[in-house]
Amino acid sequence: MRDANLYSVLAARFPADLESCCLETPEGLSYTWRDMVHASARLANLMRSLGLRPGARVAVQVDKSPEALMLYLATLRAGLVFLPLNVAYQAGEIDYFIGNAKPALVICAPEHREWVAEIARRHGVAHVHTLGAGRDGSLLAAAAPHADDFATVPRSEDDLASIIYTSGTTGRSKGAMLSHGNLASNARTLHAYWGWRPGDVLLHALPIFHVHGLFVAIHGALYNASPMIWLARFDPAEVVRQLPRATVFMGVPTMYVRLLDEPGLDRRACARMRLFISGSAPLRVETFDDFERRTGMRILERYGMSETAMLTSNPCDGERVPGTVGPPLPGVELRIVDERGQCCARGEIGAIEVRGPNVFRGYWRMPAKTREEFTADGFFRTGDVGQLDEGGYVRIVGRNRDLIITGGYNVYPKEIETLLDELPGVLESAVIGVPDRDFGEAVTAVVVARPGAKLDPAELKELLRGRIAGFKVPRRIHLVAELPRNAMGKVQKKLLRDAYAPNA
Ligand code: MLC
Ligand code: AMP
Repeated sequence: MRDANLYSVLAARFPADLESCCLETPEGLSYTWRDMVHASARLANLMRSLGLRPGARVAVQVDKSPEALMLYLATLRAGLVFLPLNVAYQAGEIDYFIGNAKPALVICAPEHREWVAEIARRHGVAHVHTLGAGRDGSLLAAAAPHADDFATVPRSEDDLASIIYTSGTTGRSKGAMLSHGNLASNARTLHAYWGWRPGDVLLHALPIFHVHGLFVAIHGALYNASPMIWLARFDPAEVVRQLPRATVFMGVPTMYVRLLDEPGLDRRACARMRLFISGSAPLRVETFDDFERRTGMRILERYGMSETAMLTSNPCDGERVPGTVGPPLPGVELRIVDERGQCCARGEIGAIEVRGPNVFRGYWRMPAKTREEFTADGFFRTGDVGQLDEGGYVRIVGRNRDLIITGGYNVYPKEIETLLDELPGVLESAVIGVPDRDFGEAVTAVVVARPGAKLDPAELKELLRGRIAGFKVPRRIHLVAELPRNAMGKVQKKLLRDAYAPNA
């Protein structure tokens, strides 16, 4: 069997000089490629010594650090399945992921050890380790005595590399199973399409628990043997300080909006920059234009999903059209279909369906759900609605799923409505996204009190905080006497969105 392990694919492209810089941080830490290879080997040896068998899941909820990246590489090397979790998730959310994925090893922040270990114990997880942003915690100490070489476990294209949980319409997340082949094909395609070249330096400011920061950004740099400037969190001032040393930056639209608020963002700061890439949420044309005016650079917008990695992209060389996400990437088949599943004519709006080597292997332990989301001829129903323009560029015009994207994070209203409805005094609720300059969409709740109950929006927010990740807590809660319903009794969210839009 030819080894299709994603780590092997990436490592085959590492630079000849392993002593050169792979990653550095503004705090002055610097790691060579050899450091990455050795550290990931030690961690892979540790995982093997724990008895973890290829295919076992490793759930990781840790702050972003160079060691978290080494852990990701080690998991690939050991043939294990990487399951990254947003650091904002609270106990209820983590309980679901661990119960659903049944990992063999859970790694969490040292300060969360107590409650995470309790959840892990309940679900029969064999091992829990901790990893802190300052290289503290039990994981690195346990790995230290292990050998710094490790023969990467061969994997086939179809073997799983990662499970990415993405919110489900019923309020519960589904684990999208991505294979080594899925991720390697996307890495190769993007490498060529975005014209990665010698001398490129990636400024990495995204979180590494989602497709964007973990796969698109990291694989791009590793496959190109490019060093990364590694920011533990997105800080617009720090990004502007680092820009003169970088050539490639990737961000969600909120990051671009916040960068534009930085006085230092100008042509000089971007003198070496080659590519600003945006994705995960719609980039407003206004942001694209403002950014071009300030920096002289046209942001390259692309479109993807956890289930599919990247699907379409504006070109590196060629016309970048604001308001579009560009043509399908090479190797990706994309069609727009009507309600009967028939292909739409150019310019007509319909559902976006895709097929290609990048499309996932299905939802973890949800075969029925997986079948539902694929057509008979193997296309995946993205749930996004769009059109193809004359030039073959895709324009996303909406979603046929009840999904809110806030600052690049997905929030499913049903999950929040269910929690709100359980709170004392709440009769019912509707959760919507309203336009927001900073986050693109802001989570907003409209709540009806039970007869005689007196509700306070601030108190409701406080009750939600701690139960769900902060980005899911509604920014605003409106109290109303009743929700607008249609003749079928369905809540008319469009009316609510219109009523609570900022300029309404
Ligand atoms: C943070 N907060 C948010 C938020 N992020 N609220 C709404 N939406 C968000 N996205 C809230 C916190 O709960 C907290 O609230 C307050 O803001 C400050 O928290 P913070 O951690 O300091 O936030 P900040 O650093 O400002 O984060 C903003 C951000 C971050 C834009 C940097 O949201 C981010 O990194 N977004 C990127 C998401 C991403 O990587 N998406 C890729 C998905 S992959 P309080 O009330 O507690 O103070 C995908 C596929 C594809 O979609 O195509 O790429
Ligand atoms: P996720 O489930 O987190 O992977 O989010 C994927 C969703 O993000 C897609 O289905 C789209 O709705 C949205 N998305 C990603 N990139 C873009 C983009 N450039 N423009 C509009 N929506 C996007």
